Amino acid sequence: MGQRRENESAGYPDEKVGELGRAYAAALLAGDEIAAELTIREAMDAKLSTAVIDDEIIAPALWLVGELWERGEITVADEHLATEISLRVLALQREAGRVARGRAAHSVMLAAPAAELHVVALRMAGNLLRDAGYHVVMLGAAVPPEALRAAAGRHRPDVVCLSSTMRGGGDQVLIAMYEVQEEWPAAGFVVGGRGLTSRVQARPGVEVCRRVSEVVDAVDAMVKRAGSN
Ligand code: B12
Repeated sequence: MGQRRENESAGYPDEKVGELGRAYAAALLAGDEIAAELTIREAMDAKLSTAVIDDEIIAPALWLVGELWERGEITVADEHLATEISLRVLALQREAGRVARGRAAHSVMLAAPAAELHVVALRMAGNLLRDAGYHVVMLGAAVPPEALRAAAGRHRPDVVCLSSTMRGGGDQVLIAMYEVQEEWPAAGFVVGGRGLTSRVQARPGVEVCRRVSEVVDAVDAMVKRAGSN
């Protein structure tokens, strides 16, 4: 892809952009819509901006398609297919932007309950939610129930995420949920951590996650459910 301009955008490694560009061009030439979509999803996950994806990945791949067509190495049908795939990918980009903008109207509060100092998973969950577009209020470690209650009243989160690691932490989670509900009944809960026991059960308004990677889907479902009530 000789026509690919150097990536001038600070912070994006040229190597990664080049690799995705080659994968996208290969997908277009193979007429493989799924591979093309997966490549663009990977670019979005790598936080490449829409402008960089358009200028550095999609456009150069189409330039290459055009060159091959001019040289008679691919047919006009191949060229049309590559264009159709790229138009679908643009729709995917628009949809991802729409979903992220929709999430920005919702806030998620995260905390580890009283005496719980383990917060790595909580921070991971916060990062994932922030990256997905949610407004994140991170309270961090060892938040006493009354402080959590006051924070819920002040920030009025759509969802509260709680993490519990220590043995016996499940009870602290139940107390924390009770306090929040007393103050701000509209909140849903997404909870996780190895300290949870069977006393903390999933039910309407409460999601229990085993892995941090489930958090965005769980919060999305909670927000959607609240919206449809
Ligand atoms: C780092 C660490 C610490 C650090 C924490 C620093 C910090 N800022 O977080 C420090 C040094 C402070 C610490 C202290 C203690 N620790 Co410690 N610690 C650990 C260690 C090594 C790693 C924990 C971790 O970060 N894991 C990585 C995260 C990503 O994984 P995770 O928490 O398991 O979360 C996964 C899921 O549960 C889920 N998840 C968890 N929360 C949530 C929340 C949501 C919303 C979602 C969606 C998902 C989710 O997602 C993750 C996977 O995707 C563990 C070892 C272990 N086996 O976990 C011990 C461990 C948890 N600690 C332990 C102990 C005993 C202690 C201390 C009592 C030690 C002491 N004598 O002082 C104190 C107690 C502190 C307290 N009161 O909380 C024990 C707990 C035993 C138990 N079940 O009760 C462990 C298991 C070590 C051991 N094998 O004995 N610890």
